[in-house]
Amino acid sequence: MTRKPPQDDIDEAALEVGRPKDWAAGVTGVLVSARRGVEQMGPTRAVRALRVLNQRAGLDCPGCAWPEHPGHRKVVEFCENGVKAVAEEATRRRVDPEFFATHPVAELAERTDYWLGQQGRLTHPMVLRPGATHYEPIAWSEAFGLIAAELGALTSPDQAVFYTSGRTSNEAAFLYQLFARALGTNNLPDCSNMCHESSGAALTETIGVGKGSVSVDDLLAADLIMVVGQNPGTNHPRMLATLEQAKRHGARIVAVNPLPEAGLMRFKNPKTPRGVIGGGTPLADEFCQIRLGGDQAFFQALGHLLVAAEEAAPGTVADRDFIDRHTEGYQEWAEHVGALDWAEVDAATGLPREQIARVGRMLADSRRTVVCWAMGLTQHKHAVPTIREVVNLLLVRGMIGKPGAGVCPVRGHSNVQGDRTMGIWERMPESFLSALETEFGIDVPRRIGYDTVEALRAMRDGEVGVFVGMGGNFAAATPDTEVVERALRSCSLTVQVSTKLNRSHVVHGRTALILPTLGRTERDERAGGEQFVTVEDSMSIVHTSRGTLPPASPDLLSEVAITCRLARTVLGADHPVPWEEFERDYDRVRERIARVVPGCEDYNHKVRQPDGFVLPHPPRDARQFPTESGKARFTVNPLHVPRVPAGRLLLQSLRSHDQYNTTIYGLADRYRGVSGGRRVVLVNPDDLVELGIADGSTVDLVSEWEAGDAPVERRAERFRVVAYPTARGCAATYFPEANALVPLDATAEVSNTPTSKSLVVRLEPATTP
Ligand SMILES: Nc1nc2c(c(=O)[nH]1)N[C@H]1C(S)=C(S)[C@@H](COP(=O)(O)OP(=O)(O)OC[C@H]3O[C@@H](n4cnc5c(=O)[nH]c(N)nc54)[C@H](O)[C@@H]3O)O[C@H]1N2
Ligand SMILES: Nc1nc2c(c(=O)[nH]1)N[C@H]1C(S)=C(S)[C@@H](COP(=O)(O)OP(=O)(O)OC[C@H]3O[C@@H](n4cnc5c(=O)[nH]c(N)nc54)[C@H](O)[C@@H]3O)O[C@H]1N2
Ligand SMILES: [Mo]
Repeated sequence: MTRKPPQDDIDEAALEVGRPKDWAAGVTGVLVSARRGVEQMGPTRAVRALRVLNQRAGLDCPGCAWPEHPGHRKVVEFCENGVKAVAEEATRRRVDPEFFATHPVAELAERTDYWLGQQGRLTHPMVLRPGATHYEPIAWSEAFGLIAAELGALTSPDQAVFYTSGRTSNEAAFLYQLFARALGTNNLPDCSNMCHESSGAALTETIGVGKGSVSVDDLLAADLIMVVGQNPGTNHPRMLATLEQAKRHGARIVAVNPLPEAGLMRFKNPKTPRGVIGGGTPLADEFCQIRLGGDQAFFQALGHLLVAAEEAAPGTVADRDFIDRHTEGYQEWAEHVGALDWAEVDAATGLPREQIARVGRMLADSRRTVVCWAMGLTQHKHAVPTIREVVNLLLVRGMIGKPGAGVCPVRGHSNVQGDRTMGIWERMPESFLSALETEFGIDVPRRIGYDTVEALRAMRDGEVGVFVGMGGNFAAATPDTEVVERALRSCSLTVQVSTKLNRSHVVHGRTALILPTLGRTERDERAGGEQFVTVEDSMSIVHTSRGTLPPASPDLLSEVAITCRLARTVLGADHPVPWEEFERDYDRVRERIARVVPGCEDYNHKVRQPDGFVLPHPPRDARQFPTESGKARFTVNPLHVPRVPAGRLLLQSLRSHDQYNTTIYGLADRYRGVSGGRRVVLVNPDDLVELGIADGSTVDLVSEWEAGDAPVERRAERFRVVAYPTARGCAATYFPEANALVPLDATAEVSNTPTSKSLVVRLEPATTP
């Protein structure tokens, strides 16, 4: 399978490569964000939107899920990339019916994701009828009727798939899953399946709760923070301010990454005078430049060192009291890591043993340790075992359920965690499903639904007729682009609830609908008055979000209204769920959330508290572990060492500094020194010498995958080779361009998350000029 670059991407001459930076944020960040804000929004809207960003009673930033520090909000509680996220949504550019009349779908399909996103906000519901060349306007009621007819034509509700991305509010998410389940299916795949599913799986098995156990205060109280497989300078910039503050309180920071990411090395806080002038704060005390997928070996080696130190001086390293009272499986784990093969650790990590020993001593000396991680850990074949090892390390030192210590999976989308809490999951527990039945007097199916990869397989195999996307960009975000495109085209109907134009609108079913929706920055006026919504951040804090801008168009509906009207049309006006009432007044939705979702009792009252409220987390709050045995579990995980045949590289796909997932803000990956284009592959200079490939040459990326007996190759054409200080044998390129290379069947054990951070590839001279 070969993927050619889109037409707009052929200006390879515009691509510029400079030196990577070793510091993040600072004045450039402020200038870039101010310029982007004004360019897209105009000065008045920019001030209006940004004044309330992440403020009490204000707007929750649609960027990342990093929390505000309750009680310590600053006047400027946002970052460069938060401004880009807001500017992208609050832009004055418009994609209206005239735009669609001018541009045939076939032409739009040739454009880059960047070009599509830059055209502006969607203003009107649009339909692409079977065989038509252009989208045309459609009335909302007709659009809902069309969906109802297509759903009605299915032989089973399981032939429909309801995807969700992580920007959807709690209210919309709750209603959306309710609609899917009332219809009769648990097919609720979401972006989380491709994101932190591995974290949720590993944490649920080991500590009984699939969420992080720390708060911002814990990070500030920690004396050791490990930041593993995460690039906070780009993806969670406000986290850098927390890390800087933690350092000032005396914390040491260990960064574990194949790339020397700017934000991990030094930070210039633009909100303090020191950050504006001068060299900024060095962040990482120890930078472990690990090989891709080497983390499990690294953590096992650290476990080995802790166990050895404990055996040499019993009672000095292991927290015996915690282990005896709250855990099980210590002995088996200690024996397993005791028998570690250091040669395997060398091969997997590429780290000097002396450095591993230093980090081991830091762990043994620490009184309060937090481990943070993101996609660098979750998107590997052995992601779940790797995260289990993080838990092992923390358990042996008693680092869960006390101030300044714990697990911190740093979430992606601003409400991805809340969507899960509200029931967006193909396998919600029985307790939730029966609570829905009791509350609404409906029948809810028990058959486990499709996750993202399974949904794709079912679509590919012709088992799905209707695809609905509540936000997101399914066509571009999912693995195996060629397969995905065929899968979407095989549907009889594809429906996208969206704010902006994207690839999923131009790769479509026989009939396609675009349902334009309000963004989070906008006022939401319903029959019952102005509404707000609620969201949950990465640290389980639930709070309100209220937009202030006038909607991008009078024809937009909120996600709640779209879901309620769709449900009423499909399920009938006499359905036991009061959809109309829910649309009118979101308090009525929250009353139901309060009765169905654990921890949300008295929801309407609690979310109206100035900083919202924190959801319960038994391990964090009381060292209670709701696993089957009631204990936290040490686990034994056979070591997985990534092996790469000679002449090949292990390739990761990651985010540039100028994108939000599939939304490309611009072409400047400032910290890595790449600008003007995105088709680059970063390779260690010594690997280039060994492979006989010149820096700056143009190559095709060919991924190799064993499918049954036959190897299958996937080719993405024309990438500029950039010599870059990445770990030996480990290359990097941008997502979503790289998705053409990710085999649908290459997924993590247990979590089924695509292995977007470890693809075996070879670089070949470009085949087409
Ligand atoms: N501005 C902006 N903010 C975002 C996003 C965005 O696209 N733009 N996306 C949001 C979303 S949905 C998410 S999930 C998060 C993503 O946040 P991140 O996880 O920070 O995103 P990635 O760019 O995928 O970066 C992965 C990092 O892990 C490292 N890494 C890769 N493989 C390995 C490995 O095997 N071991 C180790 N130790 N490190 C590894 C990479 O070098 C890179 O630094 O950000 C969220 N915030
Ligand atoms: N190769 C590779 N693939 C990956 C990853 C990777 O690192 N490498 N990362 C994975 C990860 S972590 C994630 S989270 C997924 C992301 O997958 P998705 O969440 O599906 O993708 P996004 O690009 O975030 O979706 C952007 C679109 O959402 C719509 N949108 C924005 N705001 C709103 C809103 O408020 N409401 C509605 N209804 N729509 C809105 C806009 O139309 C926009 O085009 O991708 C995954 N795919
Ligand atoms: Mo994500």
